[in-house]
Amino acid sequence: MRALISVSDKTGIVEFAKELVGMGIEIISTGGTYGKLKEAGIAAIEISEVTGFPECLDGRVKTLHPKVHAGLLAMRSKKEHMEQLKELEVETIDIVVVNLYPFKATILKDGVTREEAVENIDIGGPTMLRSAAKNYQDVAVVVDPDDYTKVLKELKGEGAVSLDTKFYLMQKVFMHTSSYDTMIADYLRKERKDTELPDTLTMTFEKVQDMRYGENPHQKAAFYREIGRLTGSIADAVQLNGKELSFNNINDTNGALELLKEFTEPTVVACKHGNPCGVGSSENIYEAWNKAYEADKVSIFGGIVVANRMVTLKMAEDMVKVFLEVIVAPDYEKEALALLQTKKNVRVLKLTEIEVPQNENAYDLKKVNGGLIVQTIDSKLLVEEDMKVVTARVPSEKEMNDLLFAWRVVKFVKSNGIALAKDRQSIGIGPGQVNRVWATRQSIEHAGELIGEDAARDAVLASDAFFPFDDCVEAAHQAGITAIIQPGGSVRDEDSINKCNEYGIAMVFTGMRHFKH
Ligand code: 93A
Repeated sequence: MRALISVSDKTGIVEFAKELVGMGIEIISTGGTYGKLKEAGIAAIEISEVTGFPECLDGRVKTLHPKVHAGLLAMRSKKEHMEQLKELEVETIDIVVVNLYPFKATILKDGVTREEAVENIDIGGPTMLRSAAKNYQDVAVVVDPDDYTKVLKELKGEGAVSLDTKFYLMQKVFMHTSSYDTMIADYLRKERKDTELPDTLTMTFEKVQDMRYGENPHQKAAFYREIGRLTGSIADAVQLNGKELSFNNINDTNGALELLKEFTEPTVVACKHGNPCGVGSSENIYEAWNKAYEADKVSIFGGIVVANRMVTLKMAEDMVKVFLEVIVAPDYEKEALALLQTKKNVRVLKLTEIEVPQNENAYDLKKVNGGLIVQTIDSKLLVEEDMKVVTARVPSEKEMNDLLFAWRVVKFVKSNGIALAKDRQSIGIGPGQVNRVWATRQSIEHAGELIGEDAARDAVLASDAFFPFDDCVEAAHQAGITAIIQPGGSVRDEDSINKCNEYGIAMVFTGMRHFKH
């Protein structure tokens, strides 16, 4: 028997090869691998001896040769194949051990150049893997060092690798080479900054962890992270305390982080079931936390809290009094962390690059039965200059600041969504209603019930999409709201504008909506 070994990840290769040689298997090897085996005193034949052709072009051509591929692809059961091999003086290769140039590790390196990435596209390796895997009945092909033990065990026990195992190894190869190529394609798409949605959508994900269950206990679930993503996502957070994250934790935390990324000033977002329940911004993070907490002391129970500044001891002292599922921050004061760690169930995560915005070229994917709907992410956010005042009264500076704050918040509220804010604090949120006036009423009720009677007085209101009727303005006025921000664009805009003018409410149009279904 002959085994061809050509590996970039040389983990365990010396021990594996030693065992093969011990069983009388002849080893053929490429440059670096050959050197490593030789150093360990393992007898091997250089690939050039087999091909009769030197490794050349800086190693770009090592194993790409018919002597290798005919030796791999010949069907041992086919007389004609075996006769042809004889004629062509080709010997069979029965075991292939190959793992590929580290493309993934290369593109994840800081400051990697395109040339460096391209040079790490393995050509000969996948070709051998595919040849060997296609001929799986006759060739055992090992792409994963974790499989060395399994293969050795069978070789030692049965003198051969079973068909069942060879089929398993084949399947693993195609899974590996397809994700390897996908990774390359995805990298190149990002390099071209291509925002077109391609005819075939390919992305690569790797499993971070299995989860105990999905959205509900009877659903299986796992967390996969996108290869080649930007940093600053939940997939990059380091867990410092608590049980492992659940499916709902990851989903909710992701939503909270998306919202947090809209803010540069010290901000805290509390989130529940994918919707913000309290958001606060201030000059200092404790104030921001306090605002987020005070915005809704009920819903935060069992919720997610994300902060864009270091969690202080004072904050942690408050936090341990509330039952929180997850806390994420760029860092924690030493004493703050120690205190949070006394609560075994609170998942405490550190996300250093919490402020890194989402990649503008990223896709937003939604699985539907039978397919996927794909869009670019909603990365647009309005600036003050884009706002159009449509009422007789112009918002005061304070109102304008709060309108911008509320608009940021409502962007991440499920539609139909309404957010009320005052002094850079969300004071009422109406998420996911099937009509807009219910969302408006709910946000007002939230303010009254959770903050205090009349809490909505002098607050501002943001609506994620336009008002189809003037009923929302009516409800806002009755609650004492003084300024409104909404996209505009309804055929009945005039009705809402007239109603605002009648009540002295200032209203601005954004010309951009933020549906979130
Ligand atoms: O540059 S290649 O695409 N050309 C080849 O002919 C070839 N054959 C094997 N890369 C090739 N390989 C790869 O070299 C293997 O997939 C493996 O990752 C690596 C091992 O090289 P070395 O033994 O020199 O360290």
